[in-house]
Amino acid sequence: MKYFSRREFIKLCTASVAALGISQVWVPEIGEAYQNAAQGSPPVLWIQGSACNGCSSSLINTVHPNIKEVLNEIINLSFHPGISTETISPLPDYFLNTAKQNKNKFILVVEGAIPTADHGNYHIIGQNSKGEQVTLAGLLEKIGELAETIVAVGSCASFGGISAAEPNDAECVGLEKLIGVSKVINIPGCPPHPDWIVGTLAHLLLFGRPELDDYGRPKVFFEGLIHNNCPRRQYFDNSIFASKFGEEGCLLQIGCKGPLSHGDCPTRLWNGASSWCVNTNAPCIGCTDPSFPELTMPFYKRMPEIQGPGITSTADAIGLGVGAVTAAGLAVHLLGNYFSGRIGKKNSQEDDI
Ligand code: FSX
Ligand code: SF4
Repeated sequence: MKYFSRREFIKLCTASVAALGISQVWVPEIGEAYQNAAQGSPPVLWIQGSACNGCSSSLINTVHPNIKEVLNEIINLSFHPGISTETISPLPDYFLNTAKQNKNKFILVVEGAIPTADHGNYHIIGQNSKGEQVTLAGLLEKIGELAETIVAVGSCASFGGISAAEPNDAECVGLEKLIGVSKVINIPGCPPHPDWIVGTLAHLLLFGRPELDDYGRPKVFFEGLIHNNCPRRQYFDNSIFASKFGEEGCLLQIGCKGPLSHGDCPTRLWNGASSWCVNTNAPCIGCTDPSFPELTMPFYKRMPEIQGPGITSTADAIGLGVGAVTAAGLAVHLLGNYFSGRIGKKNSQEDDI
């Protein structure tokens, strides 16, 4: 059987060939390997929390391989609330029993944040066979312990994301806060690129856990800084800044958070490798960063940390620094800027960029 080594898989997943999506790792030679791995493999259980369903929509938009190939030939998807056609009742029992039967073998995928206020009662999964209401938080605590790996799909499941933004009355949290970091792989993005989801699941299936960065994100997709691979980087270096939408130039002044965001969007591209945010004149809103959205807002105001041309190394350092500091540290740092009025002040071309 022809088979990719892990090293070759990683190479094919990385940005240098990413314009083809992960189609490069989806060739007939390894189709058999995927099928063999998927057939005998434990199920993937997919649970939705508090979110907009965009992460599932993104997965369904996968082009190479398409969603049919993903479901039939790559992963053994046992249940997905939006894709599965069968009604399962009672659902909490099904999750728990499947988890027990596949203890320490199955992959639990969670999309969306987890409401924890009022003992988790803001998100009820359903009634169990005893007629008790089962909360998402309660169920995840139980089956999370039994899973081999937990994949947090999207920024909400990873870090709280939009669902945990102020006022957060439901006290939504990301999976790491509920379950701890050791089992969790984070695939942030609002939504995440389908290649990041499919590629991570394929890696788990074929080679086990991928290498992760400080925030639990697979390095193969999240190691690079958006700013460093941006096609408008030359504009930044030459002090050519757009002051309004549609204007030529770097989008820093109108809010681009590429200098603090990690991901391969500029080279992988989205929607079948057709474009990405900055290509369509929209600033990066930092959706893969743990600080998103609260501390990457206002989306269309300039972030204060990047002071302008001639300080390229500072931009790099900020990106690296963000990866190295804790989310709490970053929050304190950015909140300090916010309360001191630095965030959002400098967003016109006259500013000392
Ligand atoms: Fe969150 Fe996903 Fe953004 Fe939406 O479910 S990461 S709000 S795209 O859909 O979780
Ligand atoms: Fe690209 Fe944004 Fe960096 Fe400008 S600030 S070079 S638009 S990523």
